[in-house]
This record gives sequence, structure tokens and C-alpha cells, in this order.
Amino acid sequence: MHINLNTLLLYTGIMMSGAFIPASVAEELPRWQLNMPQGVTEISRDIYGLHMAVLWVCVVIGVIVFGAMFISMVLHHRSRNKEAATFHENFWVEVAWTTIPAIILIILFIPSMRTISQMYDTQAADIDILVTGFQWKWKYEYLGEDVKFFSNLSTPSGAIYGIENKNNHYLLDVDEPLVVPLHKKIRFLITANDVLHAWWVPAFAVKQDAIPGFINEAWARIEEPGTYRGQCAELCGKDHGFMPIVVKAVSDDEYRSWLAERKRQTAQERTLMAQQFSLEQLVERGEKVYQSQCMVCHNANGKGIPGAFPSLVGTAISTGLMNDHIDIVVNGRAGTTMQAFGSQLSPLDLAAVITYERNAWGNNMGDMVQAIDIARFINDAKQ
Ligand code: HEC
Ligand SMILES: [Cu+2]
Repeated sequence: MHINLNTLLLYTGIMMSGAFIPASVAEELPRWQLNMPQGVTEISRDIYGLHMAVLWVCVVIGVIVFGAMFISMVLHHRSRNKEAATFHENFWVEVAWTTIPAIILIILFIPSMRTISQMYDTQAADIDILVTGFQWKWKYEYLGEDVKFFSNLSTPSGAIYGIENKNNHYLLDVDEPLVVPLHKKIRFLITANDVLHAWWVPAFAVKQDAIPGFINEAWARIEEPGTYRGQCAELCGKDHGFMPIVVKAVSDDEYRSWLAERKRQTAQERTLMAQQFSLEQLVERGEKVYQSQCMVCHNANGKGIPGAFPSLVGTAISTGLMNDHIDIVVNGRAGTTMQAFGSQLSPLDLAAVITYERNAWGNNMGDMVQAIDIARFINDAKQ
């Protein structure tokens, strides 16, 4: 079943004077604004226009219907000794109340169809971005550009547990936002790796289900520079509320230099792979990887969450054979939430996080694994 919690909240929020409008929407809105945002794409403005048109049609109908009702209730009240009119089964009244609503519906249907067909016209895009939902983060891949990365929640856990103050973008900050150019048709190819997710950015009027094994399409041509935020809009497990979306829309020049820099980083990571690192270097890097990738389940202290996520302190795998440890992190464990990180992290990050686990929280194994060994492990498995 589709429980679309965010939409539900949005509508409840609008009805209850905006008290529950999700922060991603509320951010751009002045306090007490009750209406939906207009967004920054032609489509989002069209949708807003349709919404307003329908609202005003409803207002006019409401005024006429309730007006007639109240006028007859007051002016033709029994206390005024009025006699009821008798136009039962009047032919022309029946014709009127069938045709007038039909005409109104047709008038509303034409512009909505036009907008819907534009929304679905994903052809001739300038840029293609593959968006993959994971439990619980988004992966972005610029097709044909050799640039791909994960975008993780970066709200500090202190704010989540009420130790630090929350900023305006509470649970809406990521370590690496999606960067896109203005005025270009960007096609989003949306899918998922594990369970259902949904990619939702209200300012673009884009909300698409992310389904494993399917690719849904959406597109946006952004007209104003800025940072736009959204959320996963499909209840996808424990940390559904912890996989925000942040999109930075920048000029074409800025986008190009960002892309060039990102490609340089990828190339640099590849050269790092061949290097040997010391135990300290690996542990230091591994701690950061652990905090961004593994902590949500296995906990900052490595002890996991009893009953749900296992401890990594002194266990058979994390203090056992290196090969078993590499295997579970690279390949995951089918049927559990322990994912195959081999396709998500670079060999260097994998080597670092494994080394970290073996030497943190009192797991004093004193051993380490290098990136090149992880790369070999993955390659051997392919043959
Ligand atoms: C979404 C939750 C989740 C995340 C994120 C996660 N794990 Fe796990 N992990 C699990 C679960 C569940 C198991 C138990 C799997 C099983 O039943 O065998 C597990 C098991 C393990 C084990 C084996 C523990 C033992 O000794 O039995 C290791 C090692 C491990 N994870 C390392 C990692 C590393 C490293 C990361 C980050 C790169 C990570 N995990 C991220 C859920 C997660
Ligand atoms: Cu999700």
C-alpha cells in the first residue's frame, strides 16, 4: 500500500493553518503563508495556476450554492408564512444542473491535460541524472560524465538527539548536494536499490516514486538560482525522515567548473587507490566513512541497536578473519539491511572503514587492509 505521509502532512498542514507544513516547503514561505509554493520552474508555476483556478471556481460555486441556500432559508422561512415552490422534476432545471457542471469540468480539464502532458514530456533533455534511492540516502549519477556520488544527511547527531540547537535546515542538509545548471532541461531517471522511495522537490513540482527494477522519469528546467530542498516521500523504513534532497541550481559556467572539479576528484581517488597507507591514516579516514555510512545502524559506539542492528564490538566477524569481514562489507548480507557496500564506496573507503572497525571500540586487532586488496577482492569475485 502507498502511504504517502508527506502529502498527507502537507494537506493537513494547509488545512490546519500551516502548522504542519513540512520544513522543506516552509523554508521558502513567509510565516503563516497557507498556500502551496509557486516553485521555480514553468511547470511548477502552471500547477500553481491550475490550483488557484480550481480554488476560485470552487469559491464561486460555493458562494452561489450557499448563497441561494441561505437566502431561501432566511427569506422563505416558515415563520414568514411562505409556501414552498413546486418545481419538482422541472425539465430545464435538470438540464441546467447537468450541463453547467459538465461545462465547468471540461473547462478545467483542458489546461490540466496540457500541463500533465508537459510534465510527462521528458524528451530532448540536456542533462540526464540517474537518481537511486537507498536505505537511507540518495545516489546521483551524471550519465555520460563519469561523475557519481552519494548524498548523505549531514545534520549533526547532537541536533537530532536534542543536545545541540537545530538550525533552519534541520534534517534537510546533506554532505554533497546535487548541482545542476539553470535554464537547461534536466531529466531525472529515478529508481531505487532496495525498497520504495520517492524523490520529491516541491520547488520543481517533481515527485516521482523510486522503485527497484523500474526507472521513472521526471524533468525540470530551473529558472532561478538557489538551493532547493526536498525529502523522500515514501515511507521506506526506520530512517525515512533522514534522507533529504538538496539541489543547488547554479549558472552554466559554475556548473561546468564544478563538474570539472568533480571529475578531477574522481581521477585523484583512482590514483590514491594504488598507494599504501599506514594504520593511523586508514583509521582516521575510516572513522569518517563509518560516521557517514554505518553509524545510522551500528551506532557511534559500534554496539548497534539490540534486536535490530548487531554490535561490531568483539564479534566473530569484526574481530575474526579479515576475509570474512571484507566479504560482509563488500557483498552485504542478502535479506537483511546490511547492504553490499562494494558498489557504494571506493576501495579506499572500504579498506579504511574495515580497518577502523577492527581497531576501534576496543577491537584492538592491529591489522589493516589496503585499497588495492579490496580492489583485488572485488575483481576476483567477478571472475
Ligand atoms: C541499514 C543498516 C546498516 C548499515 C547502514 C550498515 N549495516 Fe552492517 N549490518 C547490518 C545488519 C542488519 C547486519 C547483520 C546482518 C546479518 O544478519 O548477518 C550487519 C552486519 C554487519 C557486520 C557483521 C557483524 C558481525 O560481526 O556479525 C559488519 C562487519 C558490518 N555490518 C559492517 C558494516 C559497515 C562497515 C557498514 C558501513 C560501511 C555497515 N555495516 C552499514 C545493518 C547495517
Ligand atoms: Cu526513502
